[in-house]
Amino acid sequence: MAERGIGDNVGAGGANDLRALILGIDGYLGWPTAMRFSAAGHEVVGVDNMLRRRMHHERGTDSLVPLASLDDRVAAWREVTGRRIVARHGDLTDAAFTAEVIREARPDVIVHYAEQPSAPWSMQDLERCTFTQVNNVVGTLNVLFAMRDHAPAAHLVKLGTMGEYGTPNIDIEEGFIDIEHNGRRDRLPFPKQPGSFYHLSKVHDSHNCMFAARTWRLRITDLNQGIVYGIETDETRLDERLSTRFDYDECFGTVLNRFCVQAVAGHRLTVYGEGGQTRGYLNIRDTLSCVMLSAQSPPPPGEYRVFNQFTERFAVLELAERVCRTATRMGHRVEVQHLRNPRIERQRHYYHARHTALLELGLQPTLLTDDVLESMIGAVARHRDRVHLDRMLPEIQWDPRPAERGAPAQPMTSPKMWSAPPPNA
Ligand code: USQ
Repeated sequence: MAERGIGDNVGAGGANDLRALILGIDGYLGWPTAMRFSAAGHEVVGVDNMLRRRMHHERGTDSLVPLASLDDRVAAWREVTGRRIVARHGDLTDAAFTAEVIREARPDVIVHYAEQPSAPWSMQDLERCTFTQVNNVVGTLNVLFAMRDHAPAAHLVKLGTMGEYGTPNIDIEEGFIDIEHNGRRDRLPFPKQPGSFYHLSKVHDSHNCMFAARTWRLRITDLNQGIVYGIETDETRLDERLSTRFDYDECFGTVLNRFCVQAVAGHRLTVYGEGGQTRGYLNIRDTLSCVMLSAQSPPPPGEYRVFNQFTERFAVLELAERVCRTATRMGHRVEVQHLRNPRIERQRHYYHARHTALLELGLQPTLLTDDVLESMIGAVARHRDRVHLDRMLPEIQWDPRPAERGAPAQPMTSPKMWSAPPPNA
């Protein structure tokens, strides 16, 4: 079969069409990304092992928005737009499967979301910590080796996290920092001080990606993404069968999404500790734009580049107050409560991170205006009858030992439901 280069004409729509392989196509971001690439005329193949659905099943939680099965979503996309997305069920920790998918898909770009994404879930016990790190690190290694052997010209767009950097008392650079030490200078990876075993898995991925790019001349973009919020994209709005998942439980719900659900369901907003924890945030619509912009401008062979992917910075309490004001104006009764922080993290700290690379590529941010927040709360309210109020409070402690440190924690004994066959695959 003839070799093709990036940007060769491979699709129906024009000279810039790409063959895109979306790993983690069933997820909160994977499914909207697949639709966005397909809508733009790119050929899309996606892979998923239904891990998130199985983990929710284990915990007795679910997406706020009802979800069609992956196969039904793909069929609905075809029916609504006439465009084709190919979905394959499989697990990236299976090296033979990963190699086969990459060999057959012959991708120009691989967008890799297929990881265990929850910090609290990874902190529950040794078993879940180990699962998180093996699943994420081994899956990514299998992708890197498959690229080396079957798609060396492809561009890997790998989802990392701003949480890799932690909260240092200096400005955070985009991946690398220029350092002078004992009279010599170098440009080195920015120091990493992640706050959970999940975030650590992304640090390990970053190191493996950087090494693979250098050693095998792969093209890799590591998107250090902030906390994503939002419930709709242009494509999910086309038909309710095209909705993406929207989590609000302690493991998989990100903080602003949780606050919006709490506000409409009459639950007090769960601010952990003082609420001074500051992070970078972005709208789900901007995630799609950032991934598309990265895919359209691949780095040269051998380059591992890092973009900090967020648009605004907020403290948790500031977000709670914004949700409280907007939801109250919309007629909801909302209160904020400060809970004992289940996490070990700084609650008052310096936070200033550079995020210019994606803006330079053309990103037009969707900022968190009152209108955006209002439309998000309105969309969440449509599913209010599906909220389980008893799944709102955090139960997972970063350090579960009793007050006197050093006492042994209670062992977890629950069965390994997340590795059982998927309920609706
Ligand atoms: N928090 C609250 N109340 C809540 C939930 C969270 O105060 O009800 C606080 C947390 O203590 C933390 C902050 O809000 O300080 C953010 O928590 P989060 O659960 O929204 O986000 P996090 O655990 O950091 O992880 C999420 C995604 C993860 C992604 C990461 C980006 O789950 O996949 O990598 O955001 S970042 O935080 O930039 O690393």
